[in-house]
Amino acid sequence: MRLSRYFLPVLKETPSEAQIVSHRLMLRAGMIRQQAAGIYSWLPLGFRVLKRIEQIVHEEQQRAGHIPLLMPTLQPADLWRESGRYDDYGEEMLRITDRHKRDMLYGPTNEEMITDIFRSYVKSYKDLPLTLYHIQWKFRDEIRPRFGVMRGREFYMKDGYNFDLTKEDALHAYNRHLVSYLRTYERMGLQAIPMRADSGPIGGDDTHEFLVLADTGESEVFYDSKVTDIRLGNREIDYDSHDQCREVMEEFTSLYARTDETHDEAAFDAIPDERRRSARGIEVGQIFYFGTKYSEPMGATVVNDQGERVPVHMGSHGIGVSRLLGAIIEASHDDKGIIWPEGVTPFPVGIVNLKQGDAEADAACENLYKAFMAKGLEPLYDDRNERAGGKFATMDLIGLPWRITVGPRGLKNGVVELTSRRTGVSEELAPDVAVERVAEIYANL
Ligand code: 5CA
Repeated sequence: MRLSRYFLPVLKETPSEAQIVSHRLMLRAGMIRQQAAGIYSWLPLGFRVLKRIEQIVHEEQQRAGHIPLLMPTLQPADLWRESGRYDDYGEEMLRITDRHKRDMLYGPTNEEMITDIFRSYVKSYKDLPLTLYHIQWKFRDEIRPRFGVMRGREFYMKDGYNFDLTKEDALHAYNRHLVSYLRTYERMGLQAIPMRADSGPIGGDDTHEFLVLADTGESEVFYDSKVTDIRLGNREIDYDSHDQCREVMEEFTSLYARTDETHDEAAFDAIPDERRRSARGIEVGQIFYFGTKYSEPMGATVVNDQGERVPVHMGSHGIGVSRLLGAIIEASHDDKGIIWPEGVTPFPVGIVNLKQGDAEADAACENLYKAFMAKGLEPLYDDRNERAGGKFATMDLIGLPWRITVGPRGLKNGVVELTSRRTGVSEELAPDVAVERVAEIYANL
């Protein structure tokens, strides 16, 4: 993408309405625009990151054997009357009446609808286990939408639902989701710690939230600092293996880590002093096991191998896809702007031409551009007629992890400059070596 032809409305001024750094930076970097309280347009740069995050979520869900589908944003109220949640959900639910005076709602979550799909088609235990998920816009009429995409009213969520014959199988689905979520967040350059939480309006007893530690987080959390040393890394996990998934779940959840809703002072005090932490965190996901809470009232049953009709055991599992942009920025920025982890960056590399119009510099940039495209990496090329300082400031603000600077002086010596946004360290390299270096980094992700 050539910046001269792109739509990147960066702001010079710091917007006064934004209270936290991720919101400020998303507005300044021209990623989002507020259209109403808690409702945003995703401008091209923000949209690219949203799609990168969505892609990682899809890949990791499907790696775990979960099947994508797409349900609508608008739902008939009658489904929610069946589960009893139409009245329970309260003012957070946006209720709509259509021209035929039918009650509708903008879905805050999809337990009822997925249960309806399941009961319409699946009749036998032989079709289990089954996990269906989608990534779709949700609406919750939050009383205090704030912090940009962090607490929106309209927000993008991955929600998945498992259907199993027994509680044991459903707990495997729970553990499998926990493992797949850990991998998902690590690919985004994030550490998200599973913490025992409260299930709220979704219901059930077993639930973990995934928290990214950040001072601006809305949740109060308590944990043993040893949990922050655990990483999933590149372990090979067999998602069908109950034992393997349970072992990972136990490894990540045995140490004390809880949100304030389930905090237990006595257990917390038992942690050695030097490891006892209380902090704030951003909730980027939550998994639930709730047994037959929806399948029973809604008649989602299968015939088991004894010929008996039994309600299926279910859980639901959510990732805050749009909130993740805020969480990643909170965890990865400096005073100049965003620092995208390679896994989610809107463009893998930026090219800055220090002397636009200089035949040699222009040609070198065009060659770099083509070389990156040939490797499947689309650069953002700042080909505007601007001062170098302004170009650097824009690149730093939008946070591409790698920048190649091209100028007549370097070209005389046959080199360009490759700079890491994270460390600020620059290296002079021949252009083809710089391309190889960057390509290698992305190939190894
Ligand atoms: N049905 C279940 C699991 S699919 C569910 O809705 N879970 S949830 O309520 O915990 O939401 C899942 C994730 O969506 C949360 O962990 C959070 O990351 C994100 N989320 C929830 N509310 C908002 C909001 N108002 N703005 C942005 N993201 C949100």
